[in-house]
Amino acid sequence: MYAVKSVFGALGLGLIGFYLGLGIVAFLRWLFGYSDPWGGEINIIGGWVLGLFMWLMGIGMWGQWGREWFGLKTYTRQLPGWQRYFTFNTDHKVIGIQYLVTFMVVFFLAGALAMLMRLELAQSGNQFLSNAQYNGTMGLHGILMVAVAVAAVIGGIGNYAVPLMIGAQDMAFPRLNALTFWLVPPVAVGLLATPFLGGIEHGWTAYPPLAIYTNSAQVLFSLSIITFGLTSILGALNFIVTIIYMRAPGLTWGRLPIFVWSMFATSWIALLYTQGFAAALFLVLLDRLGFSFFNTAGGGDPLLYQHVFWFYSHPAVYIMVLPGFGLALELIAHFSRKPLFAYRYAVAAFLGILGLSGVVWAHHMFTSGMPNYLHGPFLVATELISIPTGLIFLSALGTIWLGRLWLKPPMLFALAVIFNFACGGVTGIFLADVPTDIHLQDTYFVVAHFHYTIVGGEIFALFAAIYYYFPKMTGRMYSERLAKLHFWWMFIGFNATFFLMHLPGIKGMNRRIADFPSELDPVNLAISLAGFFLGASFLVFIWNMVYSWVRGPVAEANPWQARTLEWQTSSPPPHENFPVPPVVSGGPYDYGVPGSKHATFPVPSAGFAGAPAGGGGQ
Ligand code: HEM
Ligand SMILES: [Cu+2]
Repeated sequence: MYAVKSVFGALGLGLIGFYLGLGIVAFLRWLFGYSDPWGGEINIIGGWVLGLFMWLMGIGMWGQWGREWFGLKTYTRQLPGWQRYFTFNTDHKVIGIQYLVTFMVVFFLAGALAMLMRLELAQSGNQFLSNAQYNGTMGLHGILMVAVAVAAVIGGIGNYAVPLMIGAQDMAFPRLNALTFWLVPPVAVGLLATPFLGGIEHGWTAYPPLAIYTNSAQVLFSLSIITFGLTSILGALNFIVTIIYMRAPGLTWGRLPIFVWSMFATSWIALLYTQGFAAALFLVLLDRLGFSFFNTAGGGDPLLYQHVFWFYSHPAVYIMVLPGFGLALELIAHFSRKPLFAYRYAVAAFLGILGLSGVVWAHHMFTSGMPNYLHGPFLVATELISIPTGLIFLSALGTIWLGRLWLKPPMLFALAVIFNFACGGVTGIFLADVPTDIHLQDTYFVVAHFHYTIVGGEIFALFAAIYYYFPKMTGRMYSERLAKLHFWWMFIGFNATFFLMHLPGIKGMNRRIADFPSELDPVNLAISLAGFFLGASFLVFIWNMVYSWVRGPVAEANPWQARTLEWQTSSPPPHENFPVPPVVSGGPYDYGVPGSKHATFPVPSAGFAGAPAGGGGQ
C-alpha cells in the first residue's frame, strides 16, 4: 500500500530529522565549549526545523518539488481512491478534504478535553485534576480549538469550494497549497505532545512572564504556533492570488459569490496580522534563551507582548468569523430562493471589517495597566465595528424576509449562525465598554461571550457547510433526519451551556481556574450537564457522516438546485473541476429573475462544427 508506506516513511524521516537537528545543535554547543551540549531548549528548536523539513520531503514534496532544486525531473504519483488523501496531492479538492477531516479529528480531541474540564468543574473542590493538570488541559483545549476555528473553514471549505465557485481548475499555487496542508500534522503532534513536557500552563495566550519561566512545553507550543502561522500566511497568499487572477471569464467582482468575498477579506487579515502572533512567540523563545524583550529582569516589558499578541489575535477573531458570515449569507440566499439582499453593502461590510480589525486590539487590555487615555479611542473603535457587522445582519434578514425558506439541514445551521452571533455580539458590547469590562474581564462572562461568537458564529457555519457540501465531496447523501436531529440537539445544548456561563461570570467567577466558591455549585453543575448533553450531539454527526460516506445513497449533482458554479459540475467533480470551462453571464443569486443565467458552458468545437452546418456564412 503506497500511501501507508509513504506516511510511515515520512514519519520516520521526520523523527530522524528531529534527532539530527538536536545532534547538530549539540555538536555546535560542544564545539563552542558549553558544559551541557544536549541540555538547551535551542536543541529542540534545531530538531523541530530539521524534522519538519525532512517530514515534508518524505511525504512527497521531494518528488514533486524538491528534485527540481537540483535540476532533476519532478514526478507526480496519481494514487487511486482514499490513498490520495495520505500523500502530497496538489488537487485543491483533496486538500480541502484533508483539512476538514484533520481538523474534525482535532475538534473532537479538543472537545474531549472540554468534557474533562467540565467534569472537574461540575463541583467545587478539586476532584481528580490538580491545578496544574487543569491548566494544561484548558490551555490545550483552547489552542487546539483556536486552530480549528482558524483553519477548518478556510483550509477545508475554502480550499474545496473557492476554486469551484470561481470556475477555476485549481488554486493559483497548487504545490504551495499542498505544502500548507502538510505543515499542519506536525503542528497537531507538537501541541498534543505538550502534556509530556509538563503541559501548557499559560493558556493559549502565552503571556510572559509566565511564558518565559514555565516548563519546556512552552517551546513546543511556540514552535507549533509559529509553524501554524506560516501555513496561515501561505494559505492566505494563495487565496488572494487565486481570487484575483483565476476567476472565470465574466465573473466580475460584482458577481462574485459572497462566500468568496468573505474569503478574500479574511485572507488579507490573515496575511497582514498573523506575523504578529508568530513574532511575539518568536521573541518569547528568544527570551527563554536569554534575551529580554518581555522579561522585566533584563529591562523588558511584558505589556509589549500583550500589544503584539492582540495586534494579531483580535484580527484573528475575524479570521475565524468572517468566513462563517460569508457561508451563512451564501446559504441563506440559496435556501431562501432569493437574490442576496444588499449584496453591495455586505461586500462593503467585509471590507470595512478588514479595515477596522487592525485598530481595536487594546480592548483586550483595559485592565492591563496600559495608559488610561487609550481607553476611550479603543472603546470607540471597537463599537464602530458594530456598523459593518450590522450590515451583514441586515443582508441576512433582508434575504430571509418574505423568502420561501427551504429548511434543509445546511439552512438550519446557517440561520443558527445569525441567531447565535447576535447573542455573542450583544455581550461583546458590555466587554467593549470600559466600565462594565472592568467588572467582567477574566470571568466566565468572557468565556460565554467568545464561545457564542466562535462556536455559535463559526463552528455552526462549519457544520452548515459540511452538510451543504457533503454530497458534492463524496457523491453521496446523508440522512436528513439524523442531520436535523444533530442540529436541534447541538443548538439546544450549545445555548444551554453557554447561556448559563454568563451567570457565574456576572458574579465574578474567574476563568482559567480549576476551582470556585461553593455557592456557585448549582449553576456549575447545570453548565456541566448541559456541556455533556452538547458533547453527545456530535456522536449523531459522526455516525451520520461515516455511515453515509460508505453506504449513503448516491447524490445528484445539484441536490439543492443552487445556481453557483460548484453545483454545475458532477459530484464529486472531475480532476480539473469542469470538463468545459464556464463563462459567467449573470449574478449568482438571481433566483426567480426570468431568463437570468449565472453561467454557460460553451463547447468550443461545437461552435466551429455548427457554423457550416447552419448554412455557411451569416
Ligand atoms: C463542547 C463544547 C465546548 C465546551 C463545553 C467548552 C468549554 C470550555 C471551558 C470550560 C473553558 C475554560 C474556560 C476558562 O477556564 O477560562 C474553555 C476555554 C476555551 N475554549 Fe472552549 N469549550 C467548547 C468548545 C470550544 C470551541 C468549539 C472553541 C473554538 C472554536 C473553543 C475555544 C476556547 C478557547 C479559545 C478557550 C480559552 C482558552 C484560554 O483562555 O487559554 N471552545 N472552553
Ligand atoms: Cu478583540
